[in-house]
Amino acid sequence: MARRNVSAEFVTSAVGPRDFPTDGRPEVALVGRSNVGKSSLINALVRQDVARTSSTPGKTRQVNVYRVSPGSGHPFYLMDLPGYGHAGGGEKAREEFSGMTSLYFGSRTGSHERGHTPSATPFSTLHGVVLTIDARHPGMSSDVDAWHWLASLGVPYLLVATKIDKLTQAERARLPKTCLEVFGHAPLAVSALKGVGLDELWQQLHALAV
Ligand SMILES: Nc1nc2c(ncn2[C@@H]2O[C@H](COP(=O)(O)OP(=O)(O)OP(=O)(O)O)[C@@H](O)[C@H]2O)c(=O)[nH]1
Ligand SMILES: [Mg+2]
Repeated sequence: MARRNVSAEFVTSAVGPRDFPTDGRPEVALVGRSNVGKSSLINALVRQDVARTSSTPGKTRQVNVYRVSPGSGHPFYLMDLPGYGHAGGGEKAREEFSGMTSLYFGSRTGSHERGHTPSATPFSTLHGVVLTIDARHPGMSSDVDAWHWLASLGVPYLLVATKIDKLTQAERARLPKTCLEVFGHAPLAVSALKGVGLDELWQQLHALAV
């Protein structure tokens, strides 16, 4: 499915479970540290400025919902989750980040119900999760924790390294090996700024969403 035909629209900034989509369409969630470039990646992927980006880390506290239409084929949702790991927002902000993230995953995996271990049911609208890491800092403990947690969810997930335009050639060459050691996976390396890796990311997202 070619990326050139993609369009997207902002749906809502979800502040609670009742704002999450209810029409049963597939959802793919983006998670990662604050400021890693999640919103920039959404804009670059869909070639539109639909997602708000900021130079102030830790701004996104809601789950921003985007409806993506792949040209032909069915629309799906990209769920831009609050970034984790930023200390600057204060204790309250940190609670809000993890609050909305766990509300979202809880509502999609049944883990909010008593006695349930988190795992997506075959009927869940959550089709996949993309973990974004900063290519300059592979192996940060919060990212490794998030990766292991995702593995326990029972939902397909991808590792994406952002901002590779900031790496030297030598650093780029080392990145797969470092990530293999830390995550057991080589990442898909992308740059929203330079448009690197976006077609491949789109193919993988679309494969998750169908
Ligand atoms: N050089 C470079 N900078 C980028 C790239 N992607 C994002 N940035 C910059 O990184 C900063 C954060 O980008 P955002 O897309 O807002 O990051 P985010 O992960 O959505 O941040 P939160 O919403 O706070 O969690 C901005 O200043 C972007 O311009 C990239 O591919 N290359
Ligand atoms: Mg953002």
